[in-house]
Amino acid sequence: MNPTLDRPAPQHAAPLTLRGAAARVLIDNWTGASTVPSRTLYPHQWSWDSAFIAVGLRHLSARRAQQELESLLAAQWADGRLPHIVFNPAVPDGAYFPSPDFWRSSRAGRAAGAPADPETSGVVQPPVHALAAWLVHRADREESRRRGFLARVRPRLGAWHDYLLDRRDLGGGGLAAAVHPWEPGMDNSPCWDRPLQRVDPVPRGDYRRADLDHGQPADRPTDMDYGRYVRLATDYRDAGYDDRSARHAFAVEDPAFNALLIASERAMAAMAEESGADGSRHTARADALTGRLVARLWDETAGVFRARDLAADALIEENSVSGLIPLLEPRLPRHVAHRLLQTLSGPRFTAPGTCLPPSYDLTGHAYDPQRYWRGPAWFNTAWLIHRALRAHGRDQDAARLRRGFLREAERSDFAEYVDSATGAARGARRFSWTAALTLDLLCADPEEPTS
Ligand code: 9WN
Repeated sequence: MNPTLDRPAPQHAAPLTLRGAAARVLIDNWTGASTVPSRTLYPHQWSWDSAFIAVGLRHLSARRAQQELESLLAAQWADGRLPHIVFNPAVPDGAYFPSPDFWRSSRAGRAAGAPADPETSGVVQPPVHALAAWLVHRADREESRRRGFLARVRPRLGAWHDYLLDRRDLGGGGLAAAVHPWEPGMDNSPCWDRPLQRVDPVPRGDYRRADLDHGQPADRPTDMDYGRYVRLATDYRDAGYDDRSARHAFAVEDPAFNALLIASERAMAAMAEESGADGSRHTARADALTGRLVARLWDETAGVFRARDLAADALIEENSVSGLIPLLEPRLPRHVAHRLLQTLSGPRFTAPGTCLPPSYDLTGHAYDPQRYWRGPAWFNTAWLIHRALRAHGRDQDAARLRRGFLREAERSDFAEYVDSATGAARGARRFSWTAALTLDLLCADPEEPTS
């Protein structure tokens, strides 16, 4: 064990071998200031990855978990946005695409407040950071107080949420919109197929896909989709990453993105109270956001939340795991929570090869058990659903999911995701958030409150 990772295993942490293997992944993927999602496929710092990683790191070293979040927050733009990638200057440009010379954040993003250093992407990812900060604080309150952790991170997290609720309220209904499929973190989801039809793909010859150096083409997005991602990012960059003047050919309100904002606003309230400040502003915001989420994204007939396509001002008729994640909110209207729990345990989300909820409806027309976010199961969404089940008192279901998660994480060598038909490991192995969330399920106090 690395001598800086000094917290002893809690009494209820078992089995040691899985814990040790998960810790080893996080130690090996640590770069000195943060953790890469994968040494091969993703060699920089990613935003929502870092939040999940910090949740696991808190069981090894509260200090390192704080550092993970703070290195990301240090790359925040003056307009409040937290970039989805913080580039490591030591990594060659060709190792990942789009690289810093594509995003050109320090130049193209200067007016929007991008820092001169480090280089970052210009889009964002789901706001799970305040929830992570709260969990990190609670893991070692004394160390957190000694280092002034909450006093440093709370203003930055507040500015991040303000950015989302101000600059990103593109639909005018009080929810945050995503302007690129990379933003909701579930890039290749069938939910985005229709809105992406409006986007002209950049031809394959105009850029080089570094992801195919490490990932299987059958698992990854098609060239057509990738070309559209590149077009959207190019247009946003060329508009100076200015949300008000950019054209936004793609703009959607995603249920998981907004549900994580709600969970993070509740965490902001708790961190304010913990710091002797008034948290009621955040509680009021979380309550208001919950009302808007239900009003704008709940689909009563489908029994699931759906993304809203802002150009068409209509819900997108696809069922994805994203639409189940609002279950995280304990104050959902009772009938909505009830329907969601039914959908979760019904045929659309009960996969034959894995006990983790699949990323997309198993009965959906676009279901593919292997391809990125079009059917396989991810460990971070499973962790969120585990938390959601606990928030709704479904302790037995949560315990079953926990057992399956740990079994599959071990069997797959901490895979990025698994095939939902066969359970086979897919994507990168020794993936950081899989290891981190394994640690969390092994080591977190089973009584830790979910809100
Ligand atoms: C683009 C790093 C990220 C995750 C995303 C996942 C994948 C990147 C890619 O990897 O996205 O951001 O190149 O496909 O979809 O959720 O944060 O692990």
